[in-house]
This record gives sequence, structure tokens and C-alpha cells, in this order.
Amino acid sequence: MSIDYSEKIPNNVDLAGDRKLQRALESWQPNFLTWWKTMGPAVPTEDVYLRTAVAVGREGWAHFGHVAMDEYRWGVFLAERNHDRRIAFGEQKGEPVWQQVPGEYRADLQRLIVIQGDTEPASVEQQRRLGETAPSLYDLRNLFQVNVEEGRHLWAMVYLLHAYFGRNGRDEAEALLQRNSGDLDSPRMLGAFNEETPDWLSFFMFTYFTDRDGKYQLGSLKESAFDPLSRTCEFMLKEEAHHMFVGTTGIDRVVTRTVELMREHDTEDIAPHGGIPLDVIQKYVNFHYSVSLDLFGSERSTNAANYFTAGLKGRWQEERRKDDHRLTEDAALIDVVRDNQVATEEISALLALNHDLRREYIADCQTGLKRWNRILEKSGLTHRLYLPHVGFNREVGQFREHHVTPKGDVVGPDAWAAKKDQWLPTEADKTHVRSLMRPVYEPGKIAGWIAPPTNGINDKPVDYEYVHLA
Ligand code: BYC
Ligand code: FE
Ligand code: FE
Repeated sequence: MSIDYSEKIPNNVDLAGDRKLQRALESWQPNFLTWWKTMGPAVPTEDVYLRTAVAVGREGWAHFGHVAMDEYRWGVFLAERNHDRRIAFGEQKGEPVWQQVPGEYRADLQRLIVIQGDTEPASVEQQRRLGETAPSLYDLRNLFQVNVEEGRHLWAMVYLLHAYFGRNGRDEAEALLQRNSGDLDSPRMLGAFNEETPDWLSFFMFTYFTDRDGKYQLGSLKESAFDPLSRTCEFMLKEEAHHMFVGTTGIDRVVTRTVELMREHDTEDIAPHGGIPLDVIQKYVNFHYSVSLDLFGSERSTNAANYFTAGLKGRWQEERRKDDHRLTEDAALIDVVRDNQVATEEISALLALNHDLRREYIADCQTGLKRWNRILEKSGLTHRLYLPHVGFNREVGQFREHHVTPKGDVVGPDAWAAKKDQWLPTEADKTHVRSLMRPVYEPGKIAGWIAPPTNGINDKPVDYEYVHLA
């Protein structure tokens, strides 16, 4: 099914057939646009070479072309419905999935949707000013692509709130535009979304580590028995792949350039030569990875157990798991701190589901490290990047009350304070990275701290005019 772009809100959910819902969303639309103008990308543009979703089928779902960003067509797209779909896990495994919200799960489902919805505009707010210092037009375009799609993800959650949660849902949709990233009075809901993204190294780390949490959370919500939520998340995941591509290849290019400068100047200290030293890259990995781990909640979580038992939120690739998908008899190991050492503890598998999802996420994160280390290896360098221990720098869960080194040793507050600056970006590191952030807006040109991309977007050359600035 292809989507009609002459409609005010492009969609494949037959909005025209539900006047009340259509009117409700049309009255939210101007508030969204006001939010986009005040909290969205700060650099004025004439048009940007963007991808717009035009269908939800397997092939050719996206169209590429220059569009004015304010006129981007944010729409509501759900993956196609599978009429035979059945609940894959929990107490009601095997029963048909729900097309409406069962009364007893209303509050929990709404909460999950609101939390998911809150992160999308938060990331746009965090990235608002990055366009002012883009290392190339190619990168500027990718930033805007990520931003418009996160805007569309907000639309996806707002559609669910309006369509299925009545008055309460409409109020929550309004509130999604009122909380703001980093706001002291009404911050965004989850920690990582109130951090700053002040430079492009942070942006690439964010799209690598934090958007990847999005991948895993959406993957587990895609398993939901509430079919409209499942179909919404399935389609969002399609767009998410590009966000992580931006992160992965962005860090590839930073590492590549760093290595070049190290060899050219025969020193690790390439800061004076306009590069980002490897130890600074490592500190950024440490920071972004640890705040992203916090997004998985506590290792032991009754919320997660209840969501699973009720069929609201499943596991990563639930259907591929070889167990009974109810888990009432199963046990799992989680990380804990015992006698000032990292240890494991056996708990009910249901209570350990956040830990289960986090494990999948960590394995996925590791693939990037492998890539970047291959770049180092090929250049004959012995230095390697790594993921710090899961307990490092944590604010949520078992490690919250403890100081854990990147190697996994539990240490006291004094030892932590003495070493912290070797593990996390210092003011000096951030100032240096920021000092390198100068805009390069000439087609095909690239800033000195990062290597050029190997390919352009959608078969266009790297020096294509991806963005026309205003
Ligand atoms: N910050 O039982 P627990 C994305 C709260 S990213 C602050 O361990 P639960 C994106 C928790 O709310 C994906 N508070 O947690 C990426 C609970 O509060 P109550 C976003 C936190 O519920 C880049 C209490 O602590 N989607 O899409 O099992 C760009 C006990 O918690 C935090 C989702 O997260 C935190 N980090 O797990 C754009 C999916 N962690 O109930 C977009 C929906 C926990 O005591 N959310 N708390 O008041 C969920 O599935 C779950 O809510 C969480 C937390 C996994 C987040
Ligand atoms: Fe998103
Ligand atoms: Fe994303």
C-alpha cells in the first residue's frame, strides 16, 4: 500500500475514516510544528536531501529528494497487519493479539508508550545546535535525517496515545511537547536524554550507543500483544538502522583520521595537530556506553516481569527463543556486588528480563569495537578500544551505589575520585573536542578531525549538495 501525500497527515491507518481521531491529531499538529521550530534544528536551511517513508512494504518504502524541512511530511505508518498473529509469550501465550487495549493493562501500556515517546523529541532537542558545527554537508544531512525521523517516531507514539487512550492519552501527547531535555523543572523522563550532545563526537557516540538502546527496546515492544504498538515499532525499526549507521561509520571515520594524524606526526598526542586522541575517544565510549546501559532499568525488575507475564513487552527475538516463553519455572543469573566484588546471583528469569535485554545489547555494541579495532590493527597500532565493565559509572540498578573501574574492580570513593579523569571526559577533553567543531559547508569538503565518508547517500556522490543552507 502506498501512502497519499496530499493528506494533511500522511498515514496508512485510514485516518480519513475516523473523523474524530483525525481532528484530534490535526489539532496536535500545529503544536508539534511550533515545537519543531523552537526546539528542532537551529541552522536555517532552504532544503535538505531527505528520505521520506512512502510505503511500508518490503521494497521501496522510502523516497529520496530535496525537501524544505518545515514541510517534511511527518506521517503515521504501521507495518502491515498479520491477521493470524498470536501472543508469543506470557500468561496468554497462543491467544490472538489485541486490537484494543484491555482495561487491566491500560496504565502499563500507556506508561511504556509515553516513555518511548518521550525519548524521540528529547534526542532532537539534544541535537538542536549540532548543525552549526557540521564537519560536512553529508554529515549535516544525516543529522537532519535522524532528526526528522525521531520527529516521526514521536508522531507514531502520539498516534497510539490519541487512538487508544482517550482523554488521558491526549493529555500525555500534549505533555510530550512540554517536557524538555535538560530542563530543570520538567526534564525528559530517562537520564541519558537529559545529557548534552554538544559536539559531533558525542553525536556519533549517541547514535551508536543510545539509538541502539532504541533498537532493543523497540524490538521488545514489537513483540507486544497490543498489535498496533507492535506494528508501529516494527516500522520504526526500519528507520532506526540508519541512525546506528550514522554512529558506526561516524566513529569509523574519527578513528581513521586519528590514526592518520598519529602516523603523520609520529605521536599519540595529536590534539595540537587538530585531531581527537585515542584516549579521548575511549573516554567518550566509556561515558555514552554507561549512560546507555542505565536505560535498561534495574537488573532485577518487577515491572519487567509484569510486562512480560501480561504480554505487553517481550524479549529480543522472542520467537527464536527455545524455552516455554512463560518463564515461570526458570532462573537466570544477574550481576551484583557482594563483599565489594562483582559477583552473580540467581533470580527468577522473569525478574531478570531487563538484564536479558541488556545482554543482547552489549553483544551488539561489541561489534563496533571490533570494527574500530580493526582500523587500529591495520595501521599497525597496538592500542585497542574497549567497552568498560558493565558496572562502570552507573546510576541505575545494582551498581548504583558502587564505584566500579572500567576493568570491573569495586573501589572506594577516594580511588574513584583519583582516577575518574582518566576514565571519563574531563572539561579539558570536552573543550578540546569542542574547539575542533567548526562548520564545513562546502560540498565535498571535510573538517580536519574526521575522515571523509566512503560513500554518499542513496548512490549520490560524496560531494553532492545534500543541504542548501538558507
Ligand atoms: N532513568 O523496574 P525498573 C530510544 C525508573 S531509547 C530514570 O528497573 P523498568 C531512542 C523506572 O521508570 C528507548 N528512571 O525499570 C534512542 C521505575 O520507576 P517507577 C526508549 C529510570 O520499568 C535515541 C524505577 O526506576 N524506550 O528509543 O523495568 C534517540 C524502577 O525501574 C531509568 C524505552 O525505554 C532511567 N534510565 O525499566 C531517540 C521503552 N530506568 O515505576 C530515541 C519503554 C528505570 O518505580 N520503557 N527508571 O516509578 C521501558 O520499557 C522501561 O520503562 C525501562 C525501565 C526499560 C526504561
Ligand atoms: Fe527513534
Ligand atoms: Fe533513532
